[in-house]
Order: sequence, then structure tokens, then C-alpha cells
Amino acid sequence: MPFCANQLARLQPLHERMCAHPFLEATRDGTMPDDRFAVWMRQDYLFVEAAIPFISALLPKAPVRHWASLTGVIKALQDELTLFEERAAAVGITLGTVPPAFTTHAYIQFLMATAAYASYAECYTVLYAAEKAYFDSWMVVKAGIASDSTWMPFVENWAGDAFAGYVGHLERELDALASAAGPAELERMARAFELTVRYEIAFWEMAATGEQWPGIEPSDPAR
Ligand code: MP5
Repeated sequence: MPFCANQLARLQPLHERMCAHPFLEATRDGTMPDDRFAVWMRQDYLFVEAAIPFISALLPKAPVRHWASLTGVIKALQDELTLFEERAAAVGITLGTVPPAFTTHAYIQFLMATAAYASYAECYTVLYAAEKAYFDSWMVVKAGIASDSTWMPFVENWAGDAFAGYVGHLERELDALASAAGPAELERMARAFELTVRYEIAFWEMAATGEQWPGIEPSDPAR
């Protein structure tokens, strides 16, 4: 079985938990309070910002045949930042003024550590697993969200045909990288895949609960 299909089968229970997350269901059903959705927007804006140096750090490790697609990803991430800014302006919220939440911070550090210390195939595994997670998550939202929802542009970004094609491309390339990897690297790739899915669940959870950093008490002054 190709690497991606194998990992998706192995991680199916986790994947189902991610797709059934109350954050996604409430966004789909139109019951997500705007201020809670704004938590996700502010945190994901930070994540997308950090994804640009992550992808940039992959270029020196990448085969030359991947350079064009990776630079395309950087451009797409920049367009995504503009999408966030445009949606934030539409609903009157500010971006870039809050620090990363604990989970956002951890996920970004995981990206940076992977880029610094892991092989290209492991880095590509994280990229694929994160993009696939967003595609599948936003497909859940797409299945029921009102067509005039304020959040529709996010659905169109991550659950549209262009993104589906991009995720399919990543899958084929990752399967090719995996078929050239030895057993030890394949094991590290499988671990990176699973960690990424767990971070994705944690990210929805962080947004849904308005997670605080350890050590913060409700009585502390707002930060
Ligand atoms: C993505 C994202 C998708 N924006 N945020 C998280 C937490 N996971 C995955 O990545 P991209 O690069 O924005 O399509």
C-alpha cells in the first residue's frame, strides 16, 4: 500500500476525531460565536506566517524538481495572509496583536525543529499531513455551512478544487519520497505524520476552548 494511504488507514481513529471536532461542526452549523472563531483566525494567522519560513527552510533540502512547487506554496501562503487580513477587516477584528497560544507555539516549534533537523522526506510528511488535515477539516465545514456565511472564503480556500488538486500532488510526491526511503526513515516519517495529526486536533481544541498558557489564572490581568 502507498505510504500516505497506509498512514491514513493507521491513523483513521485520530483522523475521525479531528473531523468530528465541535469547532468544525459549530462553524458548519452557524452556531460558532464570532469571538470564538476570531481566536482561531488570530492563531492561524500566526501559524500561516510561520509556515513561510518553514517552507523556505525546505528549499535547500529539496530536489530541484520540487523548487517550483515549493515557491508556489510560499506565494499561496502570502495570499492566505491577505485572505485573513481581508476577513478580519470585514468583521472588525485585529490580527497580529496577540501572542501565540501554547498549542500554536508548540506546533510552530515542531515545524521549525523538523525543518532544522529532519530529512526532506520527514519535512514533506509534515507538510502533507497538515495540508490534508485542513482539506478534510474544511470539507466537514463545507458540507453544511450557509453559502452566505462570513467564513465562506476560508471554506473556498481549503475545501475547493484547487486545494484538492494541490493535496493530491503532495500525496503523489510524498509516496514517491517514501518509496525511496529506508526502514528507519519510514519510521520517522510515520511518527512525524502522527504528531502532525495530533497537533491538528490540538489546534481545533485550542481555538474551541480559548486555551490559556500553563500558569495563567482567570484572575490574572488580560495579556
Ligand atoms: C493549515 C493551517 C493549512 N493553515 N493551519 C493549521 C493549524 N494546519 C494546517 O496550511 P496552509 O499552508 O495554510 O494551507
